[in-house]
Amino acid sequence: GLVCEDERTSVTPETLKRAYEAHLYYSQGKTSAIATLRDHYMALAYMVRDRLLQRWLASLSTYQQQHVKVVCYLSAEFLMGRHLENCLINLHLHDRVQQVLDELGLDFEQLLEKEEEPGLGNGGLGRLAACFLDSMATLDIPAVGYGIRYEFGIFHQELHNGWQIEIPDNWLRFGNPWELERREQAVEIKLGGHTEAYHDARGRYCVSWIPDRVIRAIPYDTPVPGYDTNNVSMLRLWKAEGTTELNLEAFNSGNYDDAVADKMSSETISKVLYPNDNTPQGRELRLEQQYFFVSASLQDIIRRHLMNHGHLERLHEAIAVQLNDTHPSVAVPELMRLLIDEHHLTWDNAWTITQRTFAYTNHTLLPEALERWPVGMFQRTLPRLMEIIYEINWRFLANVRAWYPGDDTRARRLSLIEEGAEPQVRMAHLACVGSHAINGVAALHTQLLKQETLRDFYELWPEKFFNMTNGVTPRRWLLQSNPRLANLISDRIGNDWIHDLRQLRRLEDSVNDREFLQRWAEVKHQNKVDLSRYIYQQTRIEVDPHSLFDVQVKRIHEYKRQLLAVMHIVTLYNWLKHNPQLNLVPRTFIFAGKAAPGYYRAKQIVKLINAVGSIINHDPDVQGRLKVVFLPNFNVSLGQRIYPAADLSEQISTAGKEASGTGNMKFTMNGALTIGTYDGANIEIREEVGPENFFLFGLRAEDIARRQSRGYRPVEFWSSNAELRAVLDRFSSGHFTPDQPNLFQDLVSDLLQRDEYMLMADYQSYIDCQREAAAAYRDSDRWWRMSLLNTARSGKFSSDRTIADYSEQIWEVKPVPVSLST
Ligand code: DL6
Repeated sequence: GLVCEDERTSVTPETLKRAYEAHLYYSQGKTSAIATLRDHYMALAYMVRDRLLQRWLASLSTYQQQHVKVVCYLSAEFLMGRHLENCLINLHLHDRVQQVLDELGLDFEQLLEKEEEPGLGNGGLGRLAACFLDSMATLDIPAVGYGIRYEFGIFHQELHNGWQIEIPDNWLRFGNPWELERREQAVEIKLGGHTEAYHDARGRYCVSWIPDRVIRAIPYDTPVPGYDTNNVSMLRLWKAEGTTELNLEAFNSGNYDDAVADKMSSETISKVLYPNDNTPQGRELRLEQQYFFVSASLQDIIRRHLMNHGHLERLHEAIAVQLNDTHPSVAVPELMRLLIDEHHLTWDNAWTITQRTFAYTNHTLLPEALERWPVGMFQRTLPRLMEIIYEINWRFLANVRAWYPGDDTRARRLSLIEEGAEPQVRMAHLACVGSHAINGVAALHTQLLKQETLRDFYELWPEKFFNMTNGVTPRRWLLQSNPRLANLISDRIGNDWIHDLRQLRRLEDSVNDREFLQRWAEVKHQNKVDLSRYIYQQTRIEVDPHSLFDVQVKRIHEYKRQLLAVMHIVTLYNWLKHNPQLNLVPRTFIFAGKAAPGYYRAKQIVKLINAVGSIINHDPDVQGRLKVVFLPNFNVSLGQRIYPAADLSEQISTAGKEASGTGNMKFTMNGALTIGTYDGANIEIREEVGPENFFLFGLRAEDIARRQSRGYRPVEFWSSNAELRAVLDRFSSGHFTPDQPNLFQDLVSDLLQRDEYMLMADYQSYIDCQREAAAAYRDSDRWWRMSLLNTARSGKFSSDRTIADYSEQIWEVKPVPVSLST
């Protein structure tokens, strides 16, 4: 059986201590006299991993024995955050291990900080995948996350003179104790070359793909434990390797470079994560990455399925494959290829299985963010897949023409291929045609998909469309990151909320309990004190924890409008310069976020924030009432410090541009109030917490569309609004960059002439709303009641709810409890 209570599974304090010491000695090869902090961290990680393995193996064998349906979540990004503390929490070992370390004289916090964060994602999309793995494991949904084991994750951000500098993220440098290499399960991936048709022995027409390169994909598995359950899910990431280790001929003739050239060039495929959020980079290497992990994952799925079932006829009954955006959408023609070319199914059979297997999540409405690949490049890289795409398209358009006779423009709009000087493959169309379900990630987003971005597909197949509002895991984003608040909540309502977040509603009974509200406020204050200390360590800026912490942390992007937040700061600054006696609510503005390295305007905004800070933070007229801080290198770990300490959450994207947002949910859960536009999941947050507990401003998506169609003239706002003029003057006059007075002139002229994201139109509404937020903060009784109600009503935004919805409506999978004593 699976029960083996021993040195590697037992969790008594004595065994934990012995196991830890054994790993230090036998895995790290150190005595405690010479061990470094990293050695201690590694020993601890191995000790925890041992305890995960038993559950993991039990989960795998349970699924295999019971022939359960498994969810395969295909994603180019998994932004997991650090593992150690999360595993300890999910296994209920946190306090016990902390105590063991205390007794050994080791600093627990310091060891946790030794873990390199696996930053294998850009932002919301990758972090959502990580929250989903946590929720699937917690809900006992059998699941595998498939992705790429990038050797370099998202770059480290440093600031030099206020400008972003990118440093490579060599996260595997010291080894990764959480993964297991599974060399025996490697698969081969074809690239390039050409195809040849032939007739097989039974006279059937067949195609074979003769590649000019073959790459090997090696799987690395990381266990992902659920909270308070034996179930452990798996994250399987693929590393690329050459198939020829060494070209002997070249080696023997002394050409050492040539001898290893194949190995080196093959490995570039999993070398680095493209650091773009919401903007695809149409590079050949990126297409190769996508195909690489998709083909490896599908081959893996098929191999396992054949082992269990012996045939592929009902593959879709055993697995559900979710496509996280279009990055893995080559899966549609690749599964067709595998079923037809390698496993000899008929086209019709293969197509039925393919459509029933896949479901597609769209994460963006920005037209420039929709992936398109030049047909020429596709043909060169994946010749057999291009043929299959043409065939899918030919059959699809024949149907379209039958359904809409004579409507050629519609057929052209729906086609998988966009015609033009350089024809392109539309990956979103491929995903829609090849899937049985298509979903948006918040109510407004889904509505806009149906009305605009995917309208023709919605008219064809309304029954394929679903809304799945995003969520975040309350384990990492409340229990782990905000232990003070978690304890206060559990003191009051018990701890069922950890796996049933709607239970937080019971906090509403305490909304008039003054003593409780005081404790609530005190928790926030302590969290702000902690963050202030961290800010000082990182930036040497002193901030007042009694001031209102006004926070905007997310990728830097024009549509997210960090610039609008700066315009508000400069407005307050101008008021103070005009009247230094003004009675203003003191505020600390905290920004963090990375800009894509090639996105100049975003980098210029980072510089602007820092420039504004460098002047305002030292201006004697301000008297410390305003502070502007940019914390470098925003990542999951930094988020865990920031969300618990925020008073006000800035969610100020141009309406209709932010698909959902998930940071907005983390703030709400942690008792911050939101100032936000009518966009993405903000709308649903406001609906849940009540309009009286949310600061709403700005134009709505339909207003924006109407104004833009009528011809938008931002300069009119400049003419009619003196305060707005004064703000823009500060930028263009070089007030914040005296040594480079022209630095922001282009930014200002863009606002006056184009203003694509309508900052000018929303400026006054934002300023007025900020005034209301300040007034609410002054009335502290009211503020803390609102804060409590935000947390109490955040239950909908647990990713457990999202995963339960996907499981029921799209995947048709059921929980499978795992027992350790079968
Ligand atoms: O769905 C997760 C996340 C949303 O919360 C954000 O609103 C959205 O911007 C983000 N989308 C992307 C799209 N990237 N691509 N491709 O990151 O998804």
